[in-house]
Amino acid sequence: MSSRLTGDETALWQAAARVLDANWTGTATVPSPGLYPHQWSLDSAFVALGLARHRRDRAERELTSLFRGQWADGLLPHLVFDDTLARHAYFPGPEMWHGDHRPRAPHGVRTSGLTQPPLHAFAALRLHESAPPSEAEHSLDFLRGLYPCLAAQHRYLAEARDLSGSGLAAICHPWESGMDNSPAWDRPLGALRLPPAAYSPGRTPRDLPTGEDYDRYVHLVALLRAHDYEPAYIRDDHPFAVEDPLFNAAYLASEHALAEIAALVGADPAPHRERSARVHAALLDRLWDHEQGCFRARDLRDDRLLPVVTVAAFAPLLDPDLPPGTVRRLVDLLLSARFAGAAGYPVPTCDIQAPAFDRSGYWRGPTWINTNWLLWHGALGHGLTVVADLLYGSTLRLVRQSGFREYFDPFDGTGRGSHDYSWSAALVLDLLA
Ligand code: 9WN
Repeated sequence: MSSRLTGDETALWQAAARVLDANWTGTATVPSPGLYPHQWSLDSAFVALGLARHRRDRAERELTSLFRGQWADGLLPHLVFDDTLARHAYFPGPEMWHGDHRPRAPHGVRTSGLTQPPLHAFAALRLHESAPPSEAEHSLDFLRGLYPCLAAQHRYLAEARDLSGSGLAAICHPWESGMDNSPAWDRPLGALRLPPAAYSPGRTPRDLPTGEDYDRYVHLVALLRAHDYEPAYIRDDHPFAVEDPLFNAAYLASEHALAEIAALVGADPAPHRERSARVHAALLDRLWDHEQGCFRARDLRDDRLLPVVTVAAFAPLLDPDLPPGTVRRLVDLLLSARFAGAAGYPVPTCDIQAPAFDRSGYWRGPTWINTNWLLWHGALGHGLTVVADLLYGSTLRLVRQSGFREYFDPFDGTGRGSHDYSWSAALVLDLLA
């Protein structure tokens, strides 16, 4: 803990550290006690950023534990199951993802067959950069061991998920975005033709996503599983294929990090630089909406941008090479009454003026700490100190007022969803560091 913290900040820091301690299983961190009892990929990347400031040993174990689940083709699953738990501990459990036939999946570890935004190389580099001099050598060794896994994760995305050949990676399920029921997915989900006897999920942890959403999520998983998650099926036939700005901004930030890691561990950074240049160009070429001045997801099944503007629109601020004119237009929209300008506790996950906006609807309106953190980090990278200060202040006000909740009402800051949510606590540790 930094010695320059005020008394109030010290108390917040200690409370955040207590959440991470309580959610530590001995090998990894669960996103929250109760509702999310396994290890999630995106959560672990954010948690590692916080553990880097608190328990560096655990940050390393967090990442190592996650990569135990990596598939032979490099896919880093979005979920690594804790097999000691009862089967009903979380829906959908391990049995939904595989039958006995488990091509490419690791032995002895049960995982999902989807992935999530690849923020891991970015987190690993930040972990290394925050090492005190006494741990620098050990930290480099850790990076050396992790680099091949990170490189394989990115190779999978480049080979199996670049469905348009543009350099962008596509997601094949809303869960892969990390923003499950974002209104951005309403159109492609609505276009799905479900089998007559729709699956009944038997899980209603909160009002949203609705049972109908779950039918669609489960239907998409059933299709992927029936086709063994084969890249050719995903490319040619799977009905949900979307290029998302947040997923690709994470991919780009991590590809930049991989180039730096490669240089540190004596590998060749050139392929990572080439890939990040392609992702940068394709983000602007394929996902930039000049009229609205923001990034939007592209539906590959009808080659159109999806209509609803969400907080993902701003994630490419993580791109250090974003042209200044593009940055200015993003900031104008971010500060407008459609996002931060009309929210007491920005940044809402959906355009406030969109018909789909719902202030309490999970990823359909509420403010989340992880998206705030990504935009804060992106704003700092572009020297946007006013925006960064706004995000920093709003994020800390939320957790001071409502605790480390999963998500928050963007107008009055009321906490919603799980309590003691790991990434909310972890990212506060990083903010305070
Ligand atoms: C499905 C764990 C995860 C987060 C996602 C969040 C939610 C799962 C769910 O929880 O998704 O993967 O059960 O709704 O949307 O971002 O990683 O915290």
